[in-house]
Amino acid sequence: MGVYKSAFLSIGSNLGNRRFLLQKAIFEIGKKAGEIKQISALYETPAWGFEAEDFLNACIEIQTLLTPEELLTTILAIEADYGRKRGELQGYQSRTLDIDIIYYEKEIIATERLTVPHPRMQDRKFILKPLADILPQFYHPILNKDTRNLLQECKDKSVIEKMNIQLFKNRHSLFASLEYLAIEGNIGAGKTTLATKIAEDFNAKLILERFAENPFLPSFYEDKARYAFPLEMSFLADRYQQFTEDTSQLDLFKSFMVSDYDIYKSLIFAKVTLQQNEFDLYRKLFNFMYKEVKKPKIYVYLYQTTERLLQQIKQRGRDYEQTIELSYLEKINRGYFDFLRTYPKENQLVINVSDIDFVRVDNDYETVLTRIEDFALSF
Ligand code: PH2
Ligand code: MG
Ligand code: MG
Repeated sequence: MGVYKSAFLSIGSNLGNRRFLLQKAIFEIGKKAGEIKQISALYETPAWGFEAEDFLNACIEIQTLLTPEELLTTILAIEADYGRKRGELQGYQSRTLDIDIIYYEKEIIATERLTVPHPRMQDRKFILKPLADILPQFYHPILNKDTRNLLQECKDKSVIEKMNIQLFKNRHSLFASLEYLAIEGNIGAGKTTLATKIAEDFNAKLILERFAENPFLPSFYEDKARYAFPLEMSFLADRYQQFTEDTSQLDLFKSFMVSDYDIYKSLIFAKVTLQQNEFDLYRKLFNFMYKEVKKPKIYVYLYQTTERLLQQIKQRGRDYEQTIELSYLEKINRGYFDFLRTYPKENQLVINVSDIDFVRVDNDYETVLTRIEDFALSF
């Protein structure tokens, strides 16, 4: 087994969605180079050495098994993935993403590809200021001064501004910042599977709909008109109870909450299944309850085609679901879309899962997680 080495990296961007790019860079570095141990504050800094848009800069500490050469190769690949084009032109150019090795332990490296410590770090406040956040007292192995000293003596007088934006070490802590994520979708879309997978992978508190305990459900599928009202009332009472009890506080050691439904589901289904006068009464009760329950930071709607929904309902083989018709699923789907039109855009994420299989294909599951991640970074 190799020995972990500590390395300090400077990251910067002055092109495109800078904060998004730096955050994605941190996640990628965490996946490909080694665990992120520390992240400095994020700073806005004027372009140093050339005329261009302001940068966002930060410094991070990683723990890595890679050699400096391997680390460089990994970093260059990440830059390329995030759109960095290295031009033929002389001098500095704007870039979507720049990652530089500042220190690698106390090593002094001078090869054709790589110079460590970074040869111009002492002249650059956009490196020294964030570095001082996470490594104030480390002595530069050549200059024999610590970061605070280097910063005091630095001749770079650029005015740099600390941003009030949090960077996350990994996807886990980003998801934890969401507090509550609801997974929604039509019958058979895979809500429970996805919510359960996410809860397991991210140590989240899982809130599952207790449909199996609803005594009216089998009767409802036999005779919809007769059992719709008691069915919807029974769901509402149960969901309201679950929401007020389970989402009111997070269990110790759980990082966030994920549910396989949102309470508004009650109204969407009721609108499809109830007569107008029943629905009007139902809505009154619903509105009282809805006001009080916790709303998710992200409402994820898994869109699936009606044909595949039917296929998945058949596959899971719950007896009482086998009579569900295409037209019913279409009505429910329309109900969800009508609802989504009124739901705040900044909190809803519709994921089309009709061409993917996040249950069986790891890559497709990863695609879904990335969609949630990218959306969460828009907050
Ligand atoms: N990087 C450069 C040149 N100039 N200026 C700022 N403010 N931030 C940078 O990251 C930066 C720069 C070369 O890599
Ligand atoms: Mg650089
Ligand atoms: Mg560079």
